[in-house]
Amino acid sequence: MEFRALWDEIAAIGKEPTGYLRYAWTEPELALRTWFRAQAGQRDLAVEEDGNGNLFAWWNPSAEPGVLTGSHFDSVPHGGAYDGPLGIVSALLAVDELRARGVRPARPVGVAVFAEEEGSRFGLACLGSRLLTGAVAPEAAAALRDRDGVTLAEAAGGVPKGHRPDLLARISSFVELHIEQGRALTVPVGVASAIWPHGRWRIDFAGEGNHAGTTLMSDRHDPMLTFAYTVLAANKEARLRGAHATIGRVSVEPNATNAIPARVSAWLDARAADASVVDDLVAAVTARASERATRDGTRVQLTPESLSGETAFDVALRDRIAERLGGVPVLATGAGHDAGVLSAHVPTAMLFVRNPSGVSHSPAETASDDDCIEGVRALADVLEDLAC
Ligand code: HGY
Ligand code: MN
Ligand code: MN
Repeated sequence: MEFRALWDEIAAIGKEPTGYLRYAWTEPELALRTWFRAQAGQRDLAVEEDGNGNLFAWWNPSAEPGVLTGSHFDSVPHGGAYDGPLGIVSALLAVDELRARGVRPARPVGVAVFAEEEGSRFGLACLGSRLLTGAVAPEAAAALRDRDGVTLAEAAGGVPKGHRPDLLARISSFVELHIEQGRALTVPVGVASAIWPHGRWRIDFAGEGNHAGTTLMSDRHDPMLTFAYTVLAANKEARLRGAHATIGRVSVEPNATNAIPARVSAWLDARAADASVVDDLVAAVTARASERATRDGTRVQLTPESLSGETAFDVALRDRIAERLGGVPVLATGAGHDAGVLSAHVPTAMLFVRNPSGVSHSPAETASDDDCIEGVRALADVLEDLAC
């Protein structure tokens, strides 16, 4: 199996000195799609688009529902190489592996490329799979804007088609292979049990822009203070609940060295094993922020941007796969995936490939070739089991 050779074909696409920039419908991600189409063509896979930016390459398409695998190409800003693309490259190699074994599947085997899984450009995670499953309306998606004000409709060349029950009906099961994004997996391959409920909230802090040098400290209504307090409160409230809270993105207006800001916008990423804990955490952060806003004479508003409920993967499929792979570990994850969206519509499972450092959403993300090859073999075993 030529994992390293195939991996190296895409390694430079979208790679910057500070990590990968592969935003949906931008030149690097479009180049990856072109590469994928060529790879599918070399394997006589029939490629189709679903009108939502998602690609599906089918081996022996027929009226019979097929086993789908695949993942996403898009990255977080300055992300790592493996989050997403590993699932697609592994799927192509798993098809090669099945053919090398002489396997002739009784049902179609498909490889999917889902659009905008990270939500890095338009703010809604798993946008392509949410459109496919009807979880977001095409018109609402079309109006989403990126940081340059470009709408999804402009970027994608039109309003997405939206819900495709006809396509979902052609999927008998979906299995996504993904690099593990924590340190819990200590053997090459594992199986997912669940995805934590999680969400993203935009927090807008409004104050009074003014001169940094002439405005008395007692006269200020500085939203930066309310923001700073909220960051520390989110950290504390999460730790109190065994939850995860992150504020990793912020924008300041006018963002001047010698002016008190007028506005600060920040994004809260909140996650926990239980949805009620996420709700309680966000309520606590909102309360702390509001208390501080009263003291600062500022205003604060939280707006939900991307919400993902808990995913409990299909138990029968999970156990069948874990057994087929010889009893590999079964573990939950705090990371969202398209498999989480699909799981409400078709029997869905995930395979994880060991991440030795656990680091992800960072250019430091790595996986060993040996573990990736183990992942391909495991995916081939699972596809053979489900498609034959
Ligand atoms: O944010 C996530 O959990 C995923 O990487 N989209
Ligand atoms: Mn990710
Ligand atoms: Mn991912």
